[in-house]
Amino acid sequence: MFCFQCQQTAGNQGCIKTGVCGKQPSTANLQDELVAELIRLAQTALDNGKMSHETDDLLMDGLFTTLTNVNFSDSAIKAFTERVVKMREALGGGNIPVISLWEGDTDIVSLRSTLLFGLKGMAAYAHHSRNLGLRDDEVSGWFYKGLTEINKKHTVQEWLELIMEFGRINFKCMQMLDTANTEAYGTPVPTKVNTDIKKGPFIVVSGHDLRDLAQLLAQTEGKGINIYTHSEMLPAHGYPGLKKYPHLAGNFGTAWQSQQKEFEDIPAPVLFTTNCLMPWRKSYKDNLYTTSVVGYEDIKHIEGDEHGNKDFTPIIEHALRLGGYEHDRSMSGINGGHILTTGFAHGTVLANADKVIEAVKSGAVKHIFLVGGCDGAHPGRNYYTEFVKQTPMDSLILTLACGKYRFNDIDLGEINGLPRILDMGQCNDAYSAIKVAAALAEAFGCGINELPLTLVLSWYEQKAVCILLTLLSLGIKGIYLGPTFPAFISEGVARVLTEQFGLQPITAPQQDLDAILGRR
Ligand code: FS2
Ligand code: SF4
Repeated sequence: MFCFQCQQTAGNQGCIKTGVCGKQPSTANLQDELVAELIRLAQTALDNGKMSHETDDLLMDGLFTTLTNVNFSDSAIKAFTERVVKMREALGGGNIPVISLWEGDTDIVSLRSTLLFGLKGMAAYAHHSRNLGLRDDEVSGWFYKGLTEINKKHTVQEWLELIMEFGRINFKCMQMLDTANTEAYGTPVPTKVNTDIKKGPFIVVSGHDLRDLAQLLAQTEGKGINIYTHSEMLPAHGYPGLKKYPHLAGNFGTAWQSQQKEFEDIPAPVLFTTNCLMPWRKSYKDNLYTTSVVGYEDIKHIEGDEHGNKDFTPIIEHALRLGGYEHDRSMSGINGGHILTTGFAHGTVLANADKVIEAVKSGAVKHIFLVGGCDGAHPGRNYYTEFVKQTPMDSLILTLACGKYRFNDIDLGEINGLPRILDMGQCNDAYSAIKVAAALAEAFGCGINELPLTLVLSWYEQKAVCILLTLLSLGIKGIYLGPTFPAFISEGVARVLTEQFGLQPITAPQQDLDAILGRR
């Protein structure tokens, strides 16, 4: 096996014996085979003019299946690959030769991998959007283009152009998902979220898919079961169409990498709608459920019908059987038993744009930081907690994705009635951050790079890759990236990214803050 697609890759070089994430060599090899088959299908459909919703879905769901912490099940990956092969054969495609993905000139492997990993990230967003009924021909079309270009030879300059084009398409994809989410469930509003667990039956929902959560909420109404979000599902509480359910009771635990500890002996089922799933521990294995592209050998899976409607009866009955905690339970051992606040997506922040602009003009806000991205187990991720703690009182912190669990329980106070930490949502809500930055730039009559705004990002998996490429394609400069630079970015490519975009690795919180605020 060879895999270096995520931040925790072995030695920051590559997993070759087994994945640090728990991925076995057989699974890694099957995922590579699936990617090769997706390339063949994309080429066949393009050559024969046979693109359809069915082939779009195979490409996006296939890519999503291979994303980090999504699917560890060899049998599920094999079954998916067989569907892809069948479709290609039905479209009259042969066994098109596919390039060896991880071999060749270092910079070329790096650029090819960057595009492939970005495509995997965009596949996740296109998948969620489609689940809510929104597709876009240009976005779908780029899966065919991207996959076939990966299989071709390009100069460094051509690769860079492809990657920037991809970044712009992914912006469109994130915009589409934002529309899909808000059309289905309304514009998020600031919402306080409880982190203690009430007595009685409950279900924990993890991952990013709002429609799965919505279906489960509807099916558990009036049944005496509480629903708790986990990890990246936390921002769901801000959506009017979801928060209307009184039994959407709170948030369980923290970010994904703590699940093996936090789910220990949990008296409730846990549903994984997407990443990040980790190898189970015995004490809660039987309580786990997966759905959609998520999979793990021997873990119960809920399949939807062709319209994505799902029957969650097995989970509901399981929750009633387990009964939950006997008494209300303070989770202070897990996350301090704090109230968390979410729901500051672009709709709310821009509704308060006057306040923000006034605060910047009057000097009450001197700097805005976007500290967001993925969480993970790497010890260096403490940087983000320390960074946020050390930001000056006259700064605002926009945040998004699961990396916020590093600091979303810290009370940083308010400026002019606005909390200093504003949770914009999941990783895909990076779109919200871009919208806000663009609106501020317009209000101040300058470019985004001239704003008193700095992006300090944490990355882990491939959705972070597509977001980073979008930010770069929009010309956003001076982004700080950590906790480590991606292993798949070669020295040569890193040099280009630093020279052209000022992309820089994080150093130490104080040192970076001093540099950003011009204090040295
Ligand atoms: Fe977090 Fe994991 Fe959101 Fe990533 S829950 S690292 O996949 O997508 O951010
Ligand atoms: Fe290693 Fe990450 Fe690949 Fe897992 S996904 S095998 S940890 S590089």
